[in-house]
Amino acid sequence: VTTKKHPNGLDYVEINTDLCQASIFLQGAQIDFFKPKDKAPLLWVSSADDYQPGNGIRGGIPVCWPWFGASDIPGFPQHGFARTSLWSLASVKMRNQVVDLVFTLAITEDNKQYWPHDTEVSVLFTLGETLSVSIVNKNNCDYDVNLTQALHTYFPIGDIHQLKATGFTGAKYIEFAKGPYPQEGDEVNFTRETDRVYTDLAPIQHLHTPEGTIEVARENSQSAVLWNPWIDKSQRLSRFNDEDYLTMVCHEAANVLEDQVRLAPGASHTLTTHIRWV
Ligand code: TA6
Repeated sequence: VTTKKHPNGLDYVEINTDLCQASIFLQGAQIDFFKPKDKAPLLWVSSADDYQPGNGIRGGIPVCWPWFGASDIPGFPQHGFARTSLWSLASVKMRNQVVDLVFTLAITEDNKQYWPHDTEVSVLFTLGETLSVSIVNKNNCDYDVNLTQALHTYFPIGDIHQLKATGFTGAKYIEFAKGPYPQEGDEVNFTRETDRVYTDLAPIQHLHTPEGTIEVARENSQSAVLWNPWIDKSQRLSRFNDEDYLTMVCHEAANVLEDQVRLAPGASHTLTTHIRWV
């Protein structure tokens, strides 16, 4: 585990073990690369992203916190301020060849405008043959605190026209501010812009790609977002090539809508996503 500096200035942690290779940026506590040994990378990043400080990296796992989507406060950034803030690496532990890292975000003068609450937030990574990422929230206020959040994971799926996403039976979803619609069947295929906020969603889905099947599991989350921008939206996205929609999908472990995090004084909550090649 070594700390390095990207040519464009962002600091990151590089992990290289017998089990995997990975890199995690201190800006946003954002992992942009995870490759299990002898397997393909499990995360996708746009080649259009040049890792400029101040932007979230277009790929990997952006941490959306303490709100998902647009803020109802004008001028507040989409998907919260965590992903463009500088986090600290609080601890690194090696258990045999598995690495545990903890990143923390201090609420300071320059970001408490967005979040004027006495809470603690950290992002935990467990890197081995599989990847687990958690957002841990603790409420130190003497009043209830509510937040929405997501681990906005970008997956490499080879060819969107061949992708089959399964495990959606019984869920309902809102899309383009309409719905909720009942999920028809267990499988989702992609033929147009897809931007679904699922609730009542089972904890495990599978992404069946030409390169193999990715399993995405969630803990303490009943909601997830399934997103592919397709052709038109791709052209409105920053740091995203016109062809990028063909090789990626986002499946985002979330706590949004009725699944938002409600923390009583002193309470904690941990959202976790587990990702692996099956
Ligand atoms: O998670 C889906 C979404 O909310 C889309 O609507 C799109 O805006 C995407 O997130 C990317 O947002 P970003 O702010 O990272 O460009």
